[in-house]
Amino acid sequence: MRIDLTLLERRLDELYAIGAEPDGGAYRPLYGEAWAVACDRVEHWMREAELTVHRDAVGNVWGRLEGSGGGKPVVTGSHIDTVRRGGRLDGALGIVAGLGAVQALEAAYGAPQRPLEVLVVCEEEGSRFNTNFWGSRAIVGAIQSGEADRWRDPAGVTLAQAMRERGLDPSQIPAAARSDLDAFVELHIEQGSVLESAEVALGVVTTIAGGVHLQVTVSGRADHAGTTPMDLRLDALVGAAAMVEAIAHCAAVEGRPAVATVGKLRVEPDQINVVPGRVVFTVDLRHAALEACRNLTQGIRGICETLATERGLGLEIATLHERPPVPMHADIRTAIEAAASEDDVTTMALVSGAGHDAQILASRCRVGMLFVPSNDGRSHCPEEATDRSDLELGTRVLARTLHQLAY
Ligand code: HGY
Ligand code: MN
Ligand code: MN
Repeated sequence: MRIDLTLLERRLDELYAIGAEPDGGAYRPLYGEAWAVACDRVEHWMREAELTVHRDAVGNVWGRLEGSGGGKPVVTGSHIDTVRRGGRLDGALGIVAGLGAVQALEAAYGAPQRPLEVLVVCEEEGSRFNTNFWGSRAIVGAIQSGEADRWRDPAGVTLAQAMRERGLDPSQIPAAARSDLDAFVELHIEQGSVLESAEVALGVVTTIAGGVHLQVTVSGRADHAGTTPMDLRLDALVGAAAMVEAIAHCAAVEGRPAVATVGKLRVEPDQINVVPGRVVFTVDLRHAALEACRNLTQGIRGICETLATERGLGLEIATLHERPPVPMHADIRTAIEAAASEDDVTTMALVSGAGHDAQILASRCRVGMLFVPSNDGRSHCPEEATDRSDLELGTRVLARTLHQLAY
């Protein structure tokens, strides 16, 4: 079986050019122009590979290779959207390697027993709307009624309007649900430095860490910057800054693998000569153990409340979502290990600190993930990179895993 690494790299480069940003990286927000061009490009590759292509009600793209024996499909793929100034591999690798693996399998062994499907998940990152896993949640039927009308992007466009602009009908979202999937296997970059530090080329994910997203609103009083004495201010930004520092401290004290990140912060009225009256910021916190995740959340809520009370500031903390840790299925881990041993590849079991579509699809089918190393542990930035030899090896072991499951 031959993995066409030149084709794989060319496709990665083509996708990376779609949504390229002037100061590096790519940005393909859900239902945006770059997102649409990228989905069309992958559909074109799928049709070139003579897969049957289907687009579901939320814009996920499915490429299917029929199996001689029918049955539930084995699926591989990943997400097409990116973070702002995203890297070349996050999501894209899983799509391109999944398609390349299916093509390599068909060339070497002909039609599989079970159908094989390559999945382009429409959205995973939560870059445009304050919700994420839109594509995989639609597949498992977990999008709440009316939810598309509730989420707005920074320009005030609802997710439902964005769908309509792409010719999708929000009332049809339930039609995207699938209950016929046997397994989902995703190749992804590790996005950290565990594999690189251990000098191991392939990771087999044991658990995807749990995570909580909070939105914190700190309310003070807007005042004139020139006439309001320091001791009479209710400065929302100074209060928020103390909270940001305390949140990072909470996670540091908890110790690895606990992490907490304030990635977005908005100041109002955001004017050089006005004391900030209100600040809204987000918290992304993660831990591999559910109890620890909940304790960390409670600790962060408590320190923000204490700091707000001490400073006479208002405080509101909304939970945007809470996702428990999700274990990978033993069958799929075994299939990945067996596939790796066919090539005498040394593997390493590890927890994924990053979230992935597999953690959502796990409610509907057996799931598993393979990781390849990230150079310098970097991701979610233009510096994201993985050695060619690791890309080839990851794709090869992915193909052999699909062979284990579908042939
Ligand atoms: O945030 C994450 O862990 C993933 O990259 N969406
Ligand atoms: Mn990501
Ligand atoms: Mn990803």
